[in-house]
Amino acid sequence: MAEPPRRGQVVALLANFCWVSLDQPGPAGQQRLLCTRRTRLAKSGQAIRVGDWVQLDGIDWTAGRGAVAAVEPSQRVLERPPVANISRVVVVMALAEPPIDPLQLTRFLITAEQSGAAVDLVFSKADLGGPALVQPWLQRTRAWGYAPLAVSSREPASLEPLRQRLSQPGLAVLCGPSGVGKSSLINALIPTLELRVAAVSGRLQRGRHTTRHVELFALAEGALLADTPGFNRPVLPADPTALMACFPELRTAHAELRCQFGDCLHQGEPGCAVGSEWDRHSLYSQTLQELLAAAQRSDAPARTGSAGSLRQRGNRVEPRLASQYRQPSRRGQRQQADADLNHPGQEG
Ligand SMILES: Nc1nc2c(ncn2[C@@H]2O[C@H](COP(=O)(O)OP(=O)(O)OP(=O)(O)O)[C@@H](O)[C@H]2O)c(=O)[nH]1
Ligand SMILES: [Mg+2]
Ligand SMILES: [Zn+2]
Repeated sequence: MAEPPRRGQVVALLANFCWVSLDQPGPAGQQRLLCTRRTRLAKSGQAIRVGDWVQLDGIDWTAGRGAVAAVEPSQRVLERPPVANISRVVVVMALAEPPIDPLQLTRFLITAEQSGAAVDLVFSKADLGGPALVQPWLQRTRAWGYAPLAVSSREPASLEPLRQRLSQPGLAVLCGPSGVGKSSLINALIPTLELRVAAVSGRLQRGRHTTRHVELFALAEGALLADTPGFNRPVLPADPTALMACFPELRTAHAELRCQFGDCLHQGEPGCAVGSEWDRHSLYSQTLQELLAAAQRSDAPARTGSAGSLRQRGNRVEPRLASQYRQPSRRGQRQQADADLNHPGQEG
């Protein structure tokens, strides 16, 4: 007799297989199956991401194998690391080893905000930085609009507020640079796991890219955590006008104040109500210039998210009404922005 169709969630992706956690256990209590992708699905070009809900067929219970026949439509998606159906993104930054780089932190927060999921900020390795280091960062990022937590995977008590937040139903993705202790945190939160971790190395105290794949783990009933490989330069939105929505302090300022022009980029335009007297103004400007430089490139139209906010001028593209803020495109800046947009998966 043919097996009725089964449903499950992708919890890990390998080169040609994925692990699928079943929503109903199999006849002998099986929880997971190792699945291939149906050729039809592969041909349709539909990608499977960790977090996707999938329908299975061709199940061999004895061998613990099956095949993904269809991928269900997904909700919120984090582009990089690719994870579907997320409910929160937890940006993890170490207070030391490696030290915090505010621009990199901002870029991670921007990627997290772009997903549309709730964003949490966690400062890890709190045992390495005394209160003199921890407190100013907590204070500073509260002013950005976050509710940051400082934790140490070496001090179990410090993890409790984080555990409470992450025990809510849903899928929380931990992301951040390599070596900040994402896998160590998950090991500390779920002691039965023994995820591989490795010491940071070199003068810059860089991580060693120990985690290679995205994988989901259950913290509590219905609460999943995704461990992800660390990387150093998160992708920015392609559309410069989408940037301000990724800064909570700008969203708040904007709700209260009204700039004279609806498409104000808050770069000193006449009638700008936001101004430059805010902590991340220079980080915002720096990121914005990078996006504007990328958007100006003649081949940009295909990559910009919102055609309405950019216009074609000769063979270049620029944001509408913001032309006075165009920067002469410096080659290096352009190449870097371009590399970020084109090859998000290739830099470390
Ligand atoms: N002192 C201290 N060291 C920590 C803490 N958490 C992690 N570490 C160390 O930091 C190093 C990197 O930890 P990992 O958990 O591998 O970091 P990761 O973020 O998963 O790195 P990738 O998998 O490369 O992205 C290891 O040597 C850990 O032992 C902490 O809270 N305190
Ligand atoms: Mg890791
Ligand atoms: Zn403004």
